[in-house]
Amino acid sequence: MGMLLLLLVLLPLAAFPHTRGRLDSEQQEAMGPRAPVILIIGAGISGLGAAEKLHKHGFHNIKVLEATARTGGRIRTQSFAKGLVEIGAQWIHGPSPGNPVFRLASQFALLSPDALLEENQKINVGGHPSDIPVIYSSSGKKINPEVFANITELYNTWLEETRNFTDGECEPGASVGSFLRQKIVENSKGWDKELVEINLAFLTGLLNIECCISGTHSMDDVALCPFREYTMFPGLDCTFPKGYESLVNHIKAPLPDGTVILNKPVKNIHWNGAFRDNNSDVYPVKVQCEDGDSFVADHVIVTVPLGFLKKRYLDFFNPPLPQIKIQAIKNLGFGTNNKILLEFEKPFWDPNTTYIQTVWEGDSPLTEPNKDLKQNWVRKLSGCVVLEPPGQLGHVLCCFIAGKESEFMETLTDEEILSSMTDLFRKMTGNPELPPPISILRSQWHSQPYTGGSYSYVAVGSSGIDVNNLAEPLPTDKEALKPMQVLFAGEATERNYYSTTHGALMTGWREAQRLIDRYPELRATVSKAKL
Ligand code: 6YU
Repeated sequence: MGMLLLLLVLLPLAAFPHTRGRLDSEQQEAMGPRAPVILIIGAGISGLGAAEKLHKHGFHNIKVLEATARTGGRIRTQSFAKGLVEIGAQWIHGPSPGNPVFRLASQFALLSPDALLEENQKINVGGHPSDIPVIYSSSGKKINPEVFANITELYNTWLEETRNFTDGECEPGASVGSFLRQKIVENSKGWDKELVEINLAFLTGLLNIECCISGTHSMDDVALCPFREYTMFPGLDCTFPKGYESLVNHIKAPLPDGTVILNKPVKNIHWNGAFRDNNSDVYPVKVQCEDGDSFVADHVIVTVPLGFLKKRYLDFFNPPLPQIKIQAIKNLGFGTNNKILLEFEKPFWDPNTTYIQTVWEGDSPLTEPNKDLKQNWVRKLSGCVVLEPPGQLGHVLCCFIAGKESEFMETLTDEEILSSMTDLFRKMTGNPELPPPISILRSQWHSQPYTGGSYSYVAVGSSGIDVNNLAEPLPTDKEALKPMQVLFAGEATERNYYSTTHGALMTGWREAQRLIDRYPELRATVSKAKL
C-alpha cells in the first residue's frame, strides 16, 4: 500500500521532470532542476499573449500581476448609448494575414464578413481615415472636400516622402513636422491668394490628425529619419462588432483560474538576487507589490506602458536599470490621444457621413498655436468618426484629440466638455439652436496612473536603436549565470509595429519565445506529450 502511494506521488513527476512539489533536497537533486517560475507584469494584450503562449508550451508556473481591476489594458470596451464603444484601441490597423491580431480575430470568428473579404485585405490606408470627410469650417459653412482634393493629394505625397530618409541623412533636430512645414512653405508660393488662408487652415487640421495617429503633441516632436521604420500591414482597418475586448477574452480563456491576479500593482522588481520561497528554493527575482505581497521568480516579463516607466524607472527596479535602458526610456516619446464620445438624439450630419472634419479659419501650421488651453483646446480636435451601426448604437460621434490640449481636456468635467463641444458644433454648422449631445464618455489615458498616456512614438533625439535597447532582457551580460531575469514586452518595445495592438501582441510572443528557447528540455517534454 505504502509503495503504491509513493508511486502515485512520483509518477506524475517522472512524466514532467521539471515539476517539483515539497521534496527533500536529495529527491530534488535526483529530479533535476525545478520548473521555471515566471511572472508577467501587466494584463494587456502583450502580457496575456505571453502568458497564453508560455502556457501552451508547457510552462505552468505562471502568474500575471495586473494593477487595475480589469484585463485588457489599453484595449477597453465599454457600454455607451445603446451599445458598445472602445475607450482605447479601435481598429485592427492593417487587417491581413501578416497581422497576428487579424489572424487571431479571424480564428476566433470575431470579425464581420466585410473584414474577411480578400479585396479589403489588399487596400493600404496607412492608419488614416479612408473615407471622404464632411468638412465644416469655423465660419459655419460646409466646404466641399473637392476644394481640398489637390492639397490632400499633395499632403499624402509629402507624407510618403517622409519615409524616404535613411539614417544619417537627417539633421539632428529634424522632425516630421519640420519636413512637412518646409513642403507647405515651398508649395504655398504657388497658391491663389484667396486660397492661402483656407488651405493653411485645412493643413492644420491634417496635422492634428497626424498628431492623433502618432500619439504626440506636435509632429515637430516626431523624429524624421526613423519614421520610415514604422511598418503597416495592408488591409482596410476594421473593428470588432462585439468589442476589442472579445479578443482579449479569447486570448486569456485557456489560462487556468488564478493565473491572472487583478488589483495587484507591482511596487518594484528586485533582480540579480537570491530570494527564497517557502520551500527554501532560491530565485534571482523578487517582485514586491504595493499591498505588501511579494512573489519570487526565475523570470519576470515587464509589459507596463512606457508612460509608466517614464515616471517610475528610478524606483521600479533594484538594482537600477543600466544607463542604456534609462536613456531609451527618456528618449522615446509617449504621448496622449484621447476620445470624446458623444451621443445625439438626432444626427446633425447627413446620412452616409462617416467622418467629420473641422477647419478653423485663421489657423496655420506656419504660426505658433495659441497657448491659452482653456479657450482653445477644442481647436486641436482632429475630427469625429460617425460610429456604426446607428440602429444598434444610436447616433454617436467619436472625436479624437491629441497632445497637451488632450491632457487639458482630461482635467475638465463632463459638463464643461459637453458645453465646449456643443459650442463647437453650433459654430461649425452655423446653427445656434443645435441641440446638445445627450450623453458623453471620454477617455483620460494621460491621468491613468498605470498608463500615463496613450502610446509610444520615436521622438526627436531617439531612434529605433532605443526601442531595441528597451527590449533587451536583463542582465545584458550574455555570460550571466542566470540570464533573462527581467524581460521587456509591450507596444513600445516593437521597433516596426509600436503603438498598435498587433505590435504589443508580437512583443509578448517574442519574450515568451525567448523563454521557450531557453528551456529546450521542457519543449521536448511538451512535444513528446503531444505525440
Ligand atoms: C491599434 C487602434 N487606437 C487609441 C487609444 C489608445 C491606444 N491603440 P497595455 O497598456 O494594454 O497593458 C499594460 C498593463 O500593465 C495595463 O493593464 C496596466 O494596468 C498594467 N500595469 C502598469 N503598471 C503596472 C504595475 N505597476 N503593476 C501591475 N500592472 C501594471 N492600437 O492597433 N488600433 O485603433 C488603436 C488607440 C485611445 C490609448 C490605441 C491602438 C494602441 C493599443 O491600444 C496599444 O498599443 C496596446 O493595447 C498596448 O498593449 P500592451 O499590452 O503593450 O499595454 C505613421 C505612423 C505612426 C505610428 N502610429 C500609428 C499607429 C496608430 C495607433 N492607433 C491609434 C488609434 C487608435 C484609435
